[in-house]
Amino acid sequence: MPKDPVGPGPGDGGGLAGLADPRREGALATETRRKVARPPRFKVLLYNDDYTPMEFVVDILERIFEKSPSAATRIMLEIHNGGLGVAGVYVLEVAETKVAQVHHAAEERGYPLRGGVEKE
Ligand code: TYC
Repeated sequence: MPKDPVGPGPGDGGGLAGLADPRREGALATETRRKVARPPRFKVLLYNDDYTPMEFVVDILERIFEKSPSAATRIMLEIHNGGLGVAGVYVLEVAETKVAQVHHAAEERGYPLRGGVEKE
């Protein structure tokens, strides 16, 4: 049984950028492209602890997660008051690299700060 009733189109080798067959325009409002999936995103979470200084967490949020000073302070206080917070959202490889950078920086200073990755 043929998969596509109107036959081959872009994405089967001959087309540009995965656009759907223009002959089917309007047939299904949500299907304008094929096989151009958005990569899944992952939250980088930071966890509260009793020993890491607030200023160090703010500095991590500014340097590693590129937050403004006010956003970094807000996120740090969310973590401090609520137990955890979202430092940023990235594709998996970037999220994992950021967590490794956090752990490396914290371990260098002897702080127990921990981060983790969670699918959005
Ligand atoms: N709770 C820490 C303190 O009172 C501050 C802190 C905030 C630690 C956020 C970790 O992810 C963290 N010094």
